[in-house]
Amino acid sequence: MNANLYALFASRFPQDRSACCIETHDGLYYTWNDLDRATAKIANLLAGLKLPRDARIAVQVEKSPEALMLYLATIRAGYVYLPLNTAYRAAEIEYFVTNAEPAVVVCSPQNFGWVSQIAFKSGTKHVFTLGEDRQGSLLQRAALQSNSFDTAHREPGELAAILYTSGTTGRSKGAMLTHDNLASNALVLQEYWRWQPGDVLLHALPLFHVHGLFVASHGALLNGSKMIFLPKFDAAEVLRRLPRATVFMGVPTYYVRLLAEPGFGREVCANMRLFVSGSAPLLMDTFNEFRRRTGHTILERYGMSETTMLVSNPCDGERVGGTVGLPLPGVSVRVVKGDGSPCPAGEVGDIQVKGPNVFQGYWHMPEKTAEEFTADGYFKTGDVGRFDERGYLSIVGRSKDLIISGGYNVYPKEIESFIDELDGVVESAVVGVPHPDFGEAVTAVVVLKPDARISEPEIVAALKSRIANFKVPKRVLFVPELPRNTMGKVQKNLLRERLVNT
Ligand code: MCA
Ligand code: AMP
Repeated sequence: MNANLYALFASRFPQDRSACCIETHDGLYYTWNDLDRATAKIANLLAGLKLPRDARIAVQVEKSPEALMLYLATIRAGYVYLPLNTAYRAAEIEYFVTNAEPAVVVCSPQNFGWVSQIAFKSGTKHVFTLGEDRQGSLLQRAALQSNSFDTAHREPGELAAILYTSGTTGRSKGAMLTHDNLASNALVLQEYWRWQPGDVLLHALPLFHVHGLFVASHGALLNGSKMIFLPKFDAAEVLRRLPRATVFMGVPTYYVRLLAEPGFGREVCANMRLFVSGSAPLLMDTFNEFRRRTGHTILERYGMSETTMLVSNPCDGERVGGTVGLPLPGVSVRVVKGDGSPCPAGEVGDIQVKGPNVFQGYWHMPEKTAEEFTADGYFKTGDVGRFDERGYLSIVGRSKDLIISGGYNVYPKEIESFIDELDGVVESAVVGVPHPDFGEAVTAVVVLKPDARISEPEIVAALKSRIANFKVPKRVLFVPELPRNTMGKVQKNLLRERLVNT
């Protein structure tokens, strides 16, 4: 049997291939036939490049149906998809390209100059462009290809994607996900979330992270469901489209912003079946207010790039606010003490997971991979939580130093290293403080040299030119010194407390 994930999707396409598969915000309709032919053409283009079996295809493009097709074509041709956030700047792209050594890079036409320079310098042979309105060399070249393609044969354990994720120390690590990791998770979620005939997904998430690329798209593809594609989340646009949708997925910021829309309520949600939230903690206030305004109970679930989805509130059973639900069928989740022994219900400990969804390790980092697994094969999530008596999991914190802002992960150490390089800075500490829209706001606390003149706007401007904009601190505060414990470690909890109270 061919374990290629694309083969699984293709086996679930609806019988009527002339039905709509993707509808865009500006009124274009793509049928299932279009999806099949376009992915065949792109797969033929990639296959014609005679790439090695595990070739990585790194992609930094704006969201569009063609961007999704490029992902599917990569899988179909048997190569490894490597999505990159469109906010990443040169230093970030250089790191990913150098680390992953992709055979092919696809970027937006307007970024071709700098991206191709980085790519060619690191040994990439092919750089194509793809714009949000179908312009660019990728589709020009693919247009000349045949529109049929025999999906490449892949074993369950062969790589389908690499997702870069922040870690506790050091630079980003590439989480290696196999065809089976992705297929098993998609199949479990289809059943667990009761995808049904007639479902229509309103897709507003970006296509470069697990949530939008896998959880949302895979669900619709596996169910043969139409997707209404928005180029990005925009609360007013979502409101306009909701009456024709049945399923919506988002990070908590989306729900906060929807609730801020005066026209949002039961009427626009009348056709809806399911609202899913994840990637960051959903506040009880949002959960309750959403239920009050719409009559719908948001289903919160918990996932990671390394594991895709591992725990979810049920579709049919009770969805408990403030919890992320129950371990998914076939996934083993445990909460353990420092010595590795299991915590009884109600006690807080480290969350660990094992199952067909768990990744194969970090790309080219065998030592880091070994560190993150226990002797009995559980992956250490770096999240801290507790099970209740009924088996619902609550996440109460993170042992990893990570900020989640609007669903994007920000790794404090990376931001600190950029700030520390600036003239006049002695040292810095970056923390997340509660923020009404983004959940947490990246905040920098900086110690300057006595004669330094650098100001908050100057630090912000310097960072904006170097790193993705969502990582740039919303506030920069100056202090004479950072609070440290007796071991000399910066006391970030103390800083956070002080910042909340200022
Ligand atoms: C944009 N900005 C942000 C963020 N996004 N600041 C902090 N955090 C953010 N997430 C800033 C920009 O830097 C810019 O600032 C200003 O907001 C406007 O930018 P724009 O792009 O127009 O913002 P937006 O369209 O309002 O975007 C906010 C957003 C977006 C819609 C919440 O960030 C988003 O779609 N987030 C979802 C992320 C996601 O998909 N996460 C899933 C990861 P300035 O003007 O100063 O430059 S997958 C995952 O975590 C796991 C596996 C899981 O469980 O799902
Ligand atoms: P990433 O590395 O981008 O895949 O982000 C994964 C991290 O997001 C997890 O380790 C959690 O810390 C966090 N996360 C995802 N879903 C939730 C959720 N529902 N509640 C709290 N944190 C979450």
